[in-house]
Amino acid sequence: MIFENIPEIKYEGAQSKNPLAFKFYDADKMVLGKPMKEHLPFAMAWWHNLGAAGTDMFGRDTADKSFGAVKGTMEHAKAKVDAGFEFMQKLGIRYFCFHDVDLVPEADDIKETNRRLDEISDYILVKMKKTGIKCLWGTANLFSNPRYMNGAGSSNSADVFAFAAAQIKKAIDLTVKFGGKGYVFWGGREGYETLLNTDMKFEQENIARLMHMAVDYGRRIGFKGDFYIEPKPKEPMKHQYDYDAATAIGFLKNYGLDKDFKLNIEANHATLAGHTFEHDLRVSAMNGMLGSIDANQGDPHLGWDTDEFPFDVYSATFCMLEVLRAGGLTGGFNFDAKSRRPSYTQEDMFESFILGMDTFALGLMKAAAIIEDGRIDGFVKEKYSGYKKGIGRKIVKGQVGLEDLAEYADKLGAPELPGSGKQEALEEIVNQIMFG
Ligand code: XUL
Ligand code: CO
Repeated sequence: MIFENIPEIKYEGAQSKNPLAFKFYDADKMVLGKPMKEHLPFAMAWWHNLGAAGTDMFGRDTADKSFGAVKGTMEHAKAKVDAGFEFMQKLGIRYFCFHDVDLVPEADDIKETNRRLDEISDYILVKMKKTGIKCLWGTANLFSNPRYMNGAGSSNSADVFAFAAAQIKKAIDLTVKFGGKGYVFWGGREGYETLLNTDMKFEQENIARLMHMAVDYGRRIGFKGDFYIEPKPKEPMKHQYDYDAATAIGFLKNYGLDKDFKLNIEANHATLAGHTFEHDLRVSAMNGMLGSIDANQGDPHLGWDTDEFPFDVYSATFCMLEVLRAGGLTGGFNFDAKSRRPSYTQEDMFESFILGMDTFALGLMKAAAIIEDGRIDGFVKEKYSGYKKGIGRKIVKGQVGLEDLAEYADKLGAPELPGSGKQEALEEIVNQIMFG
């Protein structure tokens, strides 16, 4: 056992003072006719939870994530698997997400890296069968190695493009081997530092070529899940091509990829793009492309991707409103989040997930209550009711043009002001449901 002093985490209710217990996440509690755990398929991100140990630009690791083995060895890769499965089991987390090089140390030769991946994936598969834990999605890390300094699909080097393709092929193989629900493309370094040295059109065409190759290969080997783009506006590049949900959807439609791709929306990426989390969820959902979520949060006072565990219950509530209205996710909620650098103990690892899971449990319950209350949805429905009758109905049905409307306006005189937006009253309803 790796987390010897940590018990199985149980639901103890809102009054519990036990830091190693859920206060709100009650896996089997029914919400809108479905158990919480079905509404909230949580996933552990291999890279943060089993890898990130606190290194930042100014200092080295604070946490010990060796799990009793020497880092950079296959023994350590296996210790991470042991730690990860024990961790997920103790929390009741049913999915994980991974990059290829989260699983094994990368070798100089891709044949050796792939051999290591075969070995570790056999080991993981045994654990998956034993525990029932599943894979939410896989991806390839096409941004850490110096070869990707100019991107992967967008690289000026055809050899780097080919190498990225090889990594993607193997990562799709692994995702299929694990029965993963999705395969993610986060842009990584697909973007630019300056337009002075960039052929933007060519780079975007090449990214689309690489994605088409991934779809062709994945479908050929029997991958039935969704491919995802995970939008992010900046960091590491100054500008990233998958800026936000709307941009990524435009790109997918432009290059004929929209039937195979959906979006994986990350809260901190949406806020970096100057949007709310719920904005990017809404844009995805209204295009039928809301696939999965990277559940984290940023810091409004910092301009970068802080990847914090979700704490903001308002944000989680607005997220869950979008998810419930969309009929749920085909993917899940991946905690792409890391404990703060001074939170370096094993207890902190668990307490971070408890915070995230409880925040989303609250968000789910409050969103369900807002839907059941009906006043907010009712207001929005009523707000547009002028299009259900008279001239509004004709506009929506495409029965009138500019001349008809000009004639109508002549007779109308000055239109009445539209009804009040009622923002404050609606916010009061939200607070009443949150705290009443
Ligand atoms: C980076 C990020 C990635 C993706 C997977 O900001 O979110 O970890 O989720 O590559
Ligand atoms: Co992410």
